[in-house]
Amino acid sequence: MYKGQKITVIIPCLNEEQGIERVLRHMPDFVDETIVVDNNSTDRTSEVAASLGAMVVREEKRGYGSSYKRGFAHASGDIIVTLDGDHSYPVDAISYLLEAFLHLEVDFLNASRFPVRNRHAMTFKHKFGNLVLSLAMSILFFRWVRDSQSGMWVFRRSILKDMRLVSDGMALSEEIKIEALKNPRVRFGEISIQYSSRLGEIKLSPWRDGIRNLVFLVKKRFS
Ligand SMILES: Nc1nc2c(ncn2[C@@H]2O[C@H](COP(=O)(O)OP(=O)(O)OP(=O)(O)O)[C@@H](O)[C@H]2O)c(=O)[nH]1
Ligand SMILES: [Mg+2]
Repeated sequence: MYKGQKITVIIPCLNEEQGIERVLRHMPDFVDETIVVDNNSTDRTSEVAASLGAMVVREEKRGYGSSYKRGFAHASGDIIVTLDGDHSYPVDAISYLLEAFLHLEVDFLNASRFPVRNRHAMTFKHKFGNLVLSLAMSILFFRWVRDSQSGMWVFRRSILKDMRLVSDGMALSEEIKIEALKNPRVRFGEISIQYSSRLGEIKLSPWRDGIRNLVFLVKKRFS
C-alpha cells in the first residue's frame, strides 16, 4: 500500500531472466502485487520471477500489447505502475512517480525518458526515432507528449474500463496514452525519469517497430 492505495506493478517479459531478477530484487516493499506477463520465454524468466515472489501470468499471443492486456485483466490494485523487465527503467523511482501522481492529482502519469542523461542508454537513432514518433503523436492528437514510447506509466486502474486498446504489439505504448488523452475525465501528466541501458538481448527492431508505430498513430487518428 502506498498512502492508502493498493499498488500493482505489471512487467511484460520476453526472455528477460537477467533483467527481471534485478528489477524484482529492487521492488519497493509497498508494492502489493507484481505481475510478470511471460510470452513463452525460452529462458528462465518465469522461474526467476516466481522465485522472487511475482505472480507469473502467461499469454499465448506474442506481443507487448497482448501481454499488457493480459496483465491488466489480472491486476487488482487501485493504481497500476508499469515498466520493462530489462532493468532500463528505474525501479527505485516508483515512489517518486507515485508521489508525483498523487501530488499532481492526475489519473495517468507518463514517465518520460528525456532528456537522456546516461550516454549509453539510447543511441542517436533511437533518440531521433522517439522524437519523430512523439512529434507525430503530439500533432495528430493536439497535445504535447515528450515521450510517446515510454514503457513506464502510473495510472488508476479504474480508467481502463473506458479505454479501447486494440494493439497487440509495441504500439500499445502510444495507444494507452492516446486513450488517456482523449478522455476528458482523465487528467494526464508527464515527468522525467532516468533511463539506463538494458540488460539482456534487444527485442526491439527500430525500423520495423518505428514505422509500425507511426502507421498505427495515423490509423488511430483517422479511424
Ligand atoms: N510478454 C512479452 N513481453 C515482451 C514482448 N516483446 C517485448 N517484451 C517485453 O517488453 C519490454 C519492452 O521491450 P524491449 O525489448 O525492452 O523494448 P524497448 O525498451 O523499446 O527496447 P530496448 O531499447 O532494446 O530496451 C521488455 O520487458 C520485453 O521483455 C512480447 O512479445 N511479449
Ligand atoms: Mg526496454
